[in-house]
Amino acid sequence: MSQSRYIMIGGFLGAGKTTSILQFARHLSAQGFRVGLITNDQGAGLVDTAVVRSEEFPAEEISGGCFCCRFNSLVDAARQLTTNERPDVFLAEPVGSCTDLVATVSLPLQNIYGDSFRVAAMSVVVDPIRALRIFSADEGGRKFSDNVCYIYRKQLEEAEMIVINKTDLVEAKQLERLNELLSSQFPGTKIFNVSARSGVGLEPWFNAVYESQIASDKFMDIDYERYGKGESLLGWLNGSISFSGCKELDGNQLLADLATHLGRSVDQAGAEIAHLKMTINPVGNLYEIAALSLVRGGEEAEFSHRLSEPLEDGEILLNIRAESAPELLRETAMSAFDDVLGRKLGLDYSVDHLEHFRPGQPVPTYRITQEQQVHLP
Ligand SMILES: Nc1nc2c(ncn2[C@@H]2O[C@H](COP(=O)(O)OP(=O)(O)OP(=O)(O)O)[C@@H](O)[C@H]2O)c(=O)[nH]1
Ligand SMILES: [Mg+2]
Repeated sequence: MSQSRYIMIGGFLGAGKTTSILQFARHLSAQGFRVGLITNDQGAGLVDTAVVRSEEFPAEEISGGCFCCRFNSLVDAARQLTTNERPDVFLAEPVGSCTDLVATVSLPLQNIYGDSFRVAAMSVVVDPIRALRIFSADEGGRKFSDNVCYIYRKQLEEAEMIVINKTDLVEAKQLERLNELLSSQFPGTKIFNVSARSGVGLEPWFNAVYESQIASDKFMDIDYERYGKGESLLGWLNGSISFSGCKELDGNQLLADLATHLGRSVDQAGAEIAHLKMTINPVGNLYEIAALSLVRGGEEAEFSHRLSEPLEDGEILLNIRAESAPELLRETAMSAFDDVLGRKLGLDYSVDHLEHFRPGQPVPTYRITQEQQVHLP
């Protein structure tokens, strides 16, 4: 079997991983490469999978646990894509609250399945506003608890490439400051400045990743107890709702109204949003889609995709990740559906799926330590 490239793009919740992966997939496809995308979440009903499939890229979803804890499912997903699409390049997006992915995913994949995969260096995408809030005390804005910030720092520590994304959102001076901060905290790590949305700066990063191979001599110490505590401070909600029997409904407006309601309620409850994202599409049509995101409290949600036609029926996917009790997210979601879909729009909707939980303690299938790596033949 020929070797496919396996490229994993990590980074905290809402940093721009999916946006970057889609750009990478378009970039590779334009050069004639076949790509396969792998999405991942602790729960089912993923906005990311809906978004990447809407662009007609072959995608496999690993739900019910992160890559490191479901390593064998990751390999199965890659094989599944290989059977149908034979990708030259796999682009994989780990869950945004995961770290230690080099030791638990990249190196095991390289060591066990090195004949099938050439594993690229790990890139970690960064939202500059979030990073400035986490790395400097004077930027204002609500921050996450220490153990959540621990995960954030560990993600950057294991990166071989740090990608400061959304450079369109910050002034040159702030960007310079963040570059200085990150290069002093993570000396030797290559830093790229990009805007995944506009495409600025992406090509040098994509070329560097494509040519790279995971370093097999870079190991990170990590305290799994702190990592687990950080994960357990987060609340997760995945839901899907459907409705029918309406006339000329503006699906974009519906999504914006729901996001405003949800964002305000989570904010008022004093919880910090990491990423609230939603999609809407006509029932059974996965290619016509609107998608929006809210990546911190106190801001307006932003669309990445819009519907061009009004709806007669629809399916909505909602994913919220926040530092919050999951029960609060559930109550917030139910009351937003009630107020916006029921009272405001008079829709007869049904909640087809709703799960809320805290991510569990990570228990990786494999973890390659320096000691083990040294003794490999
Ligand atoms: N302004 C701006 N927004 C961006 C850029 N890249 C991504 N975004 C937006 O940031 C939000 C989050 O992007 P995603 O790509 O979904 O982030 P993610 O890291 O995959 O998020 P999770 O999968 O939830 O962890 C979306 O609204 C994107 O449109 C950028 O370069 N500039
Ligand atoms: Mg994503």
